[in-house]
Amino acid sequence: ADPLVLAARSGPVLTLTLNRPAALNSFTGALHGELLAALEAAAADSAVRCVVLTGAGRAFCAGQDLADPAVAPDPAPGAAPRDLSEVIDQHYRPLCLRLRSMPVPVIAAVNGVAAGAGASIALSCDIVVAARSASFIQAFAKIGLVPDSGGTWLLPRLVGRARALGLALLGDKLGAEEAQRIGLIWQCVDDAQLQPTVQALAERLAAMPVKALAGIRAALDDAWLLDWPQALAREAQQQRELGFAHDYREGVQAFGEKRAPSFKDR
Ligand code: T3D
Repeated sequence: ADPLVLAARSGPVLTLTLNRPAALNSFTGALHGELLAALEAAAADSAVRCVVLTGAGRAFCAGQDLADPAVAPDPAPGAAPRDLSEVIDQHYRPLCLRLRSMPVPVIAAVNGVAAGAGASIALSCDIVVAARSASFIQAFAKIGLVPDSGGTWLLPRLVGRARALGLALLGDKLGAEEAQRIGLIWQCVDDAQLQPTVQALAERLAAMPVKALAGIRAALDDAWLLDWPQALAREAQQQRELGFAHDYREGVQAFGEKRAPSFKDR
């Protein structure tokens, strides 16, 4: 059988491609298993300095595979009622936690529609670049569910409550251009420019001090929960740790010597 996640390395950049194009790369337990394993391997491999997540075919990801018996609303006669939280606990939560704590930056290259959990996974990435023909759909309400895979947390933080509610309640298709305009994503590019744009961005990030970049993500996420004095204290603690590391010494030295730095911490 074809792998459900294709992994391709180009120097320090690892591209992971969701590969169930006939079902718009929707999530089954098997796809979850392969994606989480690929992310774990990337996290453990010090040569990987940036991860790109994208989809094969015309979609990025259509969320949960609704034909998967694991989420069928009516299980076998006589069986216990379906408990969707089991699927979330087993598959989605580990994926969301792993993505958001990767030791390197993660770019979503949204090549086509990102719906339901597929949208949440894209929006969990550190930088989201979408093809102009791509779209984002908060499909959950249409089937009687709430945004999951972090959707309820991400949406209002990205675009504010009014837009988050409009998107989540109505479930309309949001084009990539509009997604960029309202700040849901970083950038919308012409379809033909998606791959080269993302590759250049990934190479640029991979050459940066990725330990600090992962620290920036964690600090920004945590800051939502902190008051001003707490945020200042947290920043000081992070600067303390980074200040002892190789990359800070290298960055300052390279600046003084007017040369390009060579970062290596992770
Ligand atoms: O606890 C839990 O497990 C619950 C977790 C839930 C998380 C979620 O993600 S809930 C949301 C699930 N996703 C959706 O509701 C989206 C469903 N898909 C769509 O609305 C549409 O397919 C799209 C808007 C994404 C794309 O529309 P379109 O017209 O471009 O394509 P299509 O014709 O609808 O789909 C093409 C094929 O992909 C089609 O199969 P076929 O007829 O060619 O054999 C379609 O059935 C299949 N497909 C699309 N999305 C899914 C899917 N198959 C299974 N699951 C899907 N989510």
